[in-house]
Parts: sequence; C-alpha cells; structure tokens
Amino acid sequence: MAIETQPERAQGAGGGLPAEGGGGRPWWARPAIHTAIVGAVVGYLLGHALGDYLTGATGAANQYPNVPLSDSEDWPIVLGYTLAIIGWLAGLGVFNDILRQMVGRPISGNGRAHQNSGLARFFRYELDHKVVGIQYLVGMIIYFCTAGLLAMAMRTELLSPVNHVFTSQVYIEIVGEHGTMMMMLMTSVIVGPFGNYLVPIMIGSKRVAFPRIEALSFWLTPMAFLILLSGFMLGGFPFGWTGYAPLSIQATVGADSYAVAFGLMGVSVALAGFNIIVTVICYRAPGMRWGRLPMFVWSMVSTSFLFVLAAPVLFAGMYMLIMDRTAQTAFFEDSLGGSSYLYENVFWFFGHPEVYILALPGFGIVSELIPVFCRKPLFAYKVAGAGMIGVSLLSFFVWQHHLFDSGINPDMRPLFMVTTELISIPTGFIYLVALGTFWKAKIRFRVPMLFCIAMYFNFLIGGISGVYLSDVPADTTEHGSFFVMAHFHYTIMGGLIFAFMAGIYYWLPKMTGIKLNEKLGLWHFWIMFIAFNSTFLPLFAVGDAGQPRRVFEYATNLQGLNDWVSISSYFLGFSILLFVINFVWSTVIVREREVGNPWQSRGLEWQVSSPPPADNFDQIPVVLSSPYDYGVKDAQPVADLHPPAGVVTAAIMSADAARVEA
Ligand SMILES: [Cu+2]
Repeated sequence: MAIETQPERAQGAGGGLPAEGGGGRPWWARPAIHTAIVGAVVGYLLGHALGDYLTGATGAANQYPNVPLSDSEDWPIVLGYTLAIIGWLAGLGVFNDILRQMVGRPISGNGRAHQNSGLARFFRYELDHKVVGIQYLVGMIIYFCTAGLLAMAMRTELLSPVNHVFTSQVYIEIVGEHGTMMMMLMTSVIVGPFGNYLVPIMIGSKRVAFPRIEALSFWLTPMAFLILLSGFMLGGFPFGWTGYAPLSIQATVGADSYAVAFGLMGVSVALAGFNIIVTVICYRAPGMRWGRLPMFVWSMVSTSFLFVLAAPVLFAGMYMLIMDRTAQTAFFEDSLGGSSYLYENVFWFFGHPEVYILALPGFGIVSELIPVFCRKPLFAYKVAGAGMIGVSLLSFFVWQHHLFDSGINPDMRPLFMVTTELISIPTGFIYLVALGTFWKAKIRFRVPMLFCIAMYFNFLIGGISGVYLSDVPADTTEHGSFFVMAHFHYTIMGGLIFAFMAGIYYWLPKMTGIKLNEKLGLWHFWIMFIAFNSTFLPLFAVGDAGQPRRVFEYATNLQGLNDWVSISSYFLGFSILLFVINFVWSTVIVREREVGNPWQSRGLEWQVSSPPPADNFDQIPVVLSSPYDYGVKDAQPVADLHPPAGVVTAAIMSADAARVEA
C-alpha cells in the first residue's frame, strides 16, 4: 500500500526538513563545524579528566578500589573520546530538536528552509539529502587521499629490503592506519555521496525518510577519521586493520583510537543503511515499481541491508574489545577464560560482508552507467538484481575462509570453501549482464564509461585470484602474503574506487551543475589504470615468492619487483593528484556550467535541472517506464514530471490516510 505514496505535506523545501535554526544569533554562535570542534575539545578534556579521577591517576586515592579499573591509561583516553564525540554532536546542534521536542517546544527552523543556500550550509548539520551527499563527497575524497598518502609512505619504506625510512614500530603503525582508514571509511565512499544525493531523486521522492539520521551518519565520519588519526599521537597500534586479540588487548593506548573509531563507523553506516532502506520502501513515486528500480538503487538497498545486519556485529566486537582493555572483562582474553578465536569470528562475521559492502556499490554504478554509453537497454535486468541479492545473502555464509589457517575446525573447511566459491555465481551474473549489454553496442568511450570498463577488468582479476584463496590448499600457501594484498586491492581499489571515479565524472554535473574537464579526465583515467595494474599485478608474484604482509624487511632478491611496484605507486598517487586538480580546477576555478543532460541519460535524476531544485521535483512525478529503454522503438519517457493532479493525489491521499491512522 505505502509503495505508491509520498506524504506531500511533510515535504519542506530543500527536500528535507529545515536545518537547525539560527534564531537571530550571530553566525559564530550558530551550530556549525566551529562550535562542533569546540564541543569536541571540551568533551575530550572533560572525559580525560574524569578518567584520571576514576582511576586515581590524579594521585587521589582510587575511589573505587573494587572496580577493576585495570588499565588506568585506557580509561582517560576512552572517556575522552566518548565525551569528545558527544561534544562534537552537541556543538553541531544534533540534539537541539530532540531536546526541544522533549520539552514540548516546536522544532527549529520553521519557514527557514529556503535559507539553505551558500557554502555555509555544507559546514552545518543540514537536513537536505543533497547537502549531505556533497558533504560526504568532499569528506570521502579527503579520507581517501590521506589513506593513499600513507600507502605511498609504505611503498617508500619498501624500496629497500634493508635500508629503512621508518622504524619497524612506525611502519606497522602506518600499515594499520592505512588499512583501517580505507576499510572503515570507504564503506561509505559511494553510499555516502551518491546514495544519499541520488537515491531519493532516482525513485521520484522529494526527501529521505530520516533526514536527521542521514545527516548524523555523515557527521560521525569526520570524528571517526580524526580519532583514528589521533592514534599516531598515542603510539599507534601494531595489529593492522583486523585488530586480532590478544595483541589488540595487550597493545598500548593507541589501540583505543582503533577500537573507538571503527566502532563509531559501525554506528554511522548502520544509520545510513537504515535510512536508505526505509526511503526506498516508503518513498517511491507512483509507478516506481521494484521491477523499474534503477540498478544503482538496487545496489544501495542491498548494501544497506549489509550495513544494518553486519555493522552492529562490528560495533559489538569493538565494544567488547574496549571493555577487555579497560574494565578487564574477558571476552577475548584466553588467560581469563575468554577466547581470542571468538574475536576472529566476531570480526570476520562483519569483515566479510564488509568486502561486499565495498563491492556492491561498484556493481551498482557500472550496471547503471553502461546502458547510457551503450545506448542499449540493460541486458537481463532481473538477473543483475538477482546477482546483487545473491551476493548479499551469500556474503554472510563464508567468513571462516579467513580462518582457514588460524583456528578453524578442519571439518568446516570444505563447507566454507564451497560457500565461498558459490559467490562467484551471482558475481558472474553482473558480468553476464555487462557482456549482454556490450554485445553489438555502439559504445561511447567517454571518461565515465572508461572507468566502468576498467572496473570490470580489475574486478575480474580480483575475482579470479579470490578463487585461489578460497581453496584451502592454495590458501595455506598464500595466506598472509602479498598475494592476498594484491587480491583485495584488485577487488576493492580496482573495483570500488574505479567505479567511484566513474560516478564522479558521470554525476558531478548533476550534483553541482558543473562538469569535470574531459581532457584532464582522460589523462587521469589512463595514468590511473596503467599505474594501478603496474602496482598491484607484480604483487601476486611477490606474494607467491613468499613476501609477507605487514613487515618491512623482505628477501633481497625481491627488491627489483618491489622497486617497480613502489615507483608505479607514485604514478598511481600522481593520477589521484590529477583527479584532485581536475576536481578543484573545474568546480572552484573554471566552473563551466553544465545545466542539461550531457549524457542523454533516461535516468529520472537527469529529468530535473542540474543541480536539482531544492524540492527535487515541483510535484511528485508518475513513473511510466524503465530508465534503460535506450534504442527501444516508441519508448515512453521515463516519467511524467507534471502529472495531472488527480493521478498522484488520489494515490497519495489513499495511502496518506492509511499512514495517519497507523
Ligand atoms: Cu572474506
């Protein structure tokens, strides 16, 4: 029943509910990023002081000798981070409306919606999904580049097997920060910017279901990023991105930054996923049946289900780790009756679905874009949808393939070998659909399409090398080596990040009304594609030759290959720099307007102006046909943007009435 409706009256301008009001206060006193920073700093100092007091670190007698405040050093850090997060959110004004409602006062901002203009809104807790999308876009580029620079530091160290740039301690810190930053933040690199910005418009809605939750999911990411980075000031953590116990319990205070930051991201993605699922279920325009849903939206829904199902497990694992480190609980501490093997299982029960949280959005982007540049309908639409759902479901049944060499009951190996290899089938669906769409197509090789084709190429190498790792005999040899590292960089960077780039070149004109420079885009693409393969392909051989992950010394006979890889990685870094230059040059300096539909796309998002109006649509559209009917004779337009009032209102009123009663 709810499918065909959208509650018109709840639609504030700007697609969402109005932001936190100013109430006539000067800009510096109005909640925004500057008050958030103040809140975070004050919160941290308060929390740290409270921790010192509780653990008697201030010299005052330990007030609570019976409470196992085992490790005094961790409590001040953990309480500092916790109150810093609360201070950050309070400074942003996240709690204002909740508190207002609790005391019966009206929520803020009534009648203020149209003030959502100007750059200032991007530095505030804003409730317009388009603003949140742009905030995520800029945030993700900053996080990705920071983690990328750390990778180049690692490659600089590996230029020589014996001469060192860093100490072994600092090297393992950099490895841990790079891996964790990428794995925790890139979970949202596509869902964040494109999911939040485009999904409502693609389904014909003026807003998301939970604008406050959506905005909150973004504002947790800078905090997670900063807390993780602050680990460098606390001596870092020596256990990579996986945080295996007991090392992660015994490690010094830097490990607290890992556990708090990763746990916080678990909250952020669970919130983001919840909002997207409810938005797609409840806010589709009349005619936007599940069988007409754009492939990108399918990928956002399937990824969001992985978010809400897997992220709470991550949060629980990080919470238990923090408790083991501070209050000496014994969840993962073998010597106290806990189990470090339990940690591995809890971590990977999240960790493997996470790799599909990183793959599915990429599948969604390429499946969405190839019909546009092939000028043909998407081949076997339903098979593509089945592929995404199949991958999402199976991703929960394979996690012990990460434990083939670390504690699994040997009798379970065959089962997890089979379930892991089964995933190749729905993944293959995504490729079959692509082959069918490419077949006899007049392909337009524009920059977004080049990135799509490269994504298919890279992910294929990643997928095939994954089959080796899913086989116990081969995995016993490759486990812990650079072969594994090459495999997941082909699937994650080669897949997700190449798809992300395709998405930026394709949708930035929609999101900003500005097109990225095509020439620079072509340079960016070719250098990135060649440098990427030149960096990671040799690592399969280096791994096969036995070079282990996470150590900075290796067999001297492998120096040649390592040097080749390091120099290639600098070119890869340069290609990302070219992208950043193009991004800044096009959007800040040149600002060449692109108001129309540069790709002649049938997508609903391209039927409105670029950028879209504050409300996304003047009125709720009626969807008439599939977004992929390219080259179809007498194809209907994808939607009627100005349907006669009767058509929509009737549907809305009937559903709306039901909603009020509910
Ligand atoms: Cu896995």
